[in-house]
Amino acid sequence: MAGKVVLHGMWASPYSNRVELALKVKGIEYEFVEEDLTNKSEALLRYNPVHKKVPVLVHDGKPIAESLVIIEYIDETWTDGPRLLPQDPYERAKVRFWAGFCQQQLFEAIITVVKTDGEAQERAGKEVHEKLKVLEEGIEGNYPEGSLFVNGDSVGLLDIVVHSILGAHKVHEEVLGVKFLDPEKYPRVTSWRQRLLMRRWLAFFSFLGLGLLNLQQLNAYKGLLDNKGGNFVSQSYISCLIALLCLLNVFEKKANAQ
Ligand SMILES: N[C@@H](CCC(=O)N[C@@H](CS)C(=O)NCC(=O)O)C(=O)O
Repeated sequence: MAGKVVLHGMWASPYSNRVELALKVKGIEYEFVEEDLTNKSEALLRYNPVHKKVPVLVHDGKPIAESLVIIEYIDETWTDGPRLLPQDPYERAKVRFWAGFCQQQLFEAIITVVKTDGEAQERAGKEVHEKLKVLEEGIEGNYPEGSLFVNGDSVGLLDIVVHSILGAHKVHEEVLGVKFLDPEKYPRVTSWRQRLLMRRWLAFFSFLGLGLLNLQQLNAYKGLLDNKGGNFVSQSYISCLIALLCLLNVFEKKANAQ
């Protein structure tokens, strides 16, 4: 399926990153229009008059809004690349269910931790753990060991959503001093995330996520940090991470070559 593809997004938006990831995994060429969310373009307001948010994908002049809707559109329109949703209707329903759970429950709880302080933050932190426990049990019940990802051996919609939500967990842990992803408590979620990191585009977006994206987020957190005297993710930490991700890429390429 050809046609002009334009993505209105914002480099630090996890929703926008999510759609970019889907486009990369599918191998679709696209033009990226960086939006200034403090001064939205006339095009963005026209394309997404209901929510006025990024991302918006414009395919041959037709706008599609909402990240999960866009990813499904991409999958149904470009059918020759790797599929992002399973063919089987029941498996597809499960992916939609868990993607919705991660988006509405887990992500919301994480955002509350980031936005709040004191007791409210503590409560939200507990909620994140409750949601991670549900996800852990969900993976155990629905996706037994054996395949690399929940979508078989290729990266799919649920992997992309989980990655966009948990990709920044290291920074959240550093900045907020809260540990979410404990491999002893959530072995399946942790190893799933590790496997996702081995994939080239996911590693790339982690680099964005953990490096650049979160430098910006860190600026946003700065007030929080100043108030709390919390620790800052140092430049060396980010450099090490970039080096590690590059190494992961080399390993992935080697594994693919064998
Ligand atoms: N449910 C939407 C959420 C998109 C969203 O919240 N986008 C944010 C950027 S991360 C935005 O455009 N915010 C601008 C605003 O709220 O005015 C999706 O999945 O695409």
